[in-house]
Amino acid sequence: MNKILVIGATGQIGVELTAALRSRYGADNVVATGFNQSPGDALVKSDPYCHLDVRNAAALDRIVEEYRCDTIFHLAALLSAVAEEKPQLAWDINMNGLIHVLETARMHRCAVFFPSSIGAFGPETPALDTPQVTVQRPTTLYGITKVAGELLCDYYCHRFGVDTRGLRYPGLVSSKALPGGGTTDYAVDIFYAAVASQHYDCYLRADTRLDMMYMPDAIRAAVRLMEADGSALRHRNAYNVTAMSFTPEQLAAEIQKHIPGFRIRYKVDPARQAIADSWPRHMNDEAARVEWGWRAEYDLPVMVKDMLEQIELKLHKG
Ligand code: VAH
Repeated sequence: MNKILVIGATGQIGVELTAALRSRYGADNVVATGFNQSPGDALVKSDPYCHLDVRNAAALDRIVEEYRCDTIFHLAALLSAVAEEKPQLAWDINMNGLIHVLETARMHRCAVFFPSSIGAFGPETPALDTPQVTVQRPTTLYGITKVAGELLCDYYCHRFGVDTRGLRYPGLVSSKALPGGGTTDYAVDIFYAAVASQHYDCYLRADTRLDMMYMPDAIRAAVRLMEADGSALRHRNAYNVTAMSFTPEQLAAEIQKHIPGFRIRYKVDPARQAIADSWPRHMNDEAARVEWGWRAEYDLPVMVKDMLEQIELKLHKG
């Protein structure tokens, strides 16, 4: 990777991925793009940033041409809960955006990173120890775009030789940029509520177990996968990766070890509960471990301690 384009750089993953790539490859070698007209507080204003609607193929092509990009991290998408409210828009952004990225990558010989998700699985998928290769019949529009995205990335690899690689991320917990419209967002919102008011109304049931990962692990996984020897990759799109699996009840109990007065209540949102119930509980990530050396570094206690410290700083520094 020499010249990198991050699409969706102002999002929950994009903000931290852009910073990590700029630190590793040099700020001038990482072009950040987002739907926002300006990077806002999320990104360093002095470093390369372009407004980009990923549905505009010509604009995407111009940016790749101008900056001579050889690698594209394509993060722009509508997440699960929002996509259920706007399925046609989600299909347009998630699928037409992806085909424009793959076509541009084909013409400019770029490698492509595509984030899939546990959302790519459905009710028929084995919920525990979910295999790398298994039934994928998601019941959400978001999940359908993730399965189709995985297959499209595989197609561009074997049909056109595009170096496509991807990860099936679990719910991601981060302190730098807020998540935008996902089902697992509770696992981020709860920290802000705990620090600000010591209570949180959770929209998922107390026993809703889901795979989760702390953002530093998610960023390291994406960079390590894109730097891996391509000849060793059998599963390319997209590797199961996980770090922990917990319920809202377990997360709240861990927070209470630091904030004894913290209380959680449950006001279940049927729509997001139905999405969460259709996803697996814990993925098997052996293929990622064997093929490119994946290892998580953050578990629940370490993540909670660090998140609370980061949110305290963020809410009380200014
Ligand atoms: C969502 N955070 O909730 C995303 C993610 C595994 C879930 O894809 O939609």
